[in-house]
Amino acid sequence: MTIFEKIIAREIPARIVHETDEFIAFHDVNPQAPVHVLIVPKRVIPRLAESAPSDAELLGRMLVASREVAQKLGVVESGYRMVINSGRDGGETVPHLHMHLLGGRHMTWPPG
Ligand code: IU
Repeated sequence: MTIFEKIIAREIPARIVHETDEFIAFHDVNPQAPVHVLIVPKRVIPRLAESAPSDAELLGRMLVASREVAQKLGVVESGYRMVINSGRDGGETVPHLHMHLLGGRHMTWPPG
């Protein structure tokens, strides 16, 4: 069981900002920007590279719902960045697919 499943099960605390029956959004414990929230599907997909065509609607709904999370956090107007790290070179450290929503500062490119 990953740390995210424990957060979903309320076995460990997190600063939750949004929750539906399909996903949960909470503040990252090690924020890389003034706003750094993780949006996590409750159903475990280990990484984006292991997603299936049957996951398309869930992932699409999560992306669209991220706008609502950004609105709650006050970064819709200023802008924000969505990131999905997949696998080792992608920098994924928790093997449970999740989207990072980063905002509150100007993002640079290329990412590190
Ligand atoms: P990554 O894309 O797998 O690298 O992102 C994992 C994130 O999960 C990372 O930003 C961590 O700071 C974050 N995180 C967390 O919010 N709470 C935790 O208990 C753990 C990791 I472990």
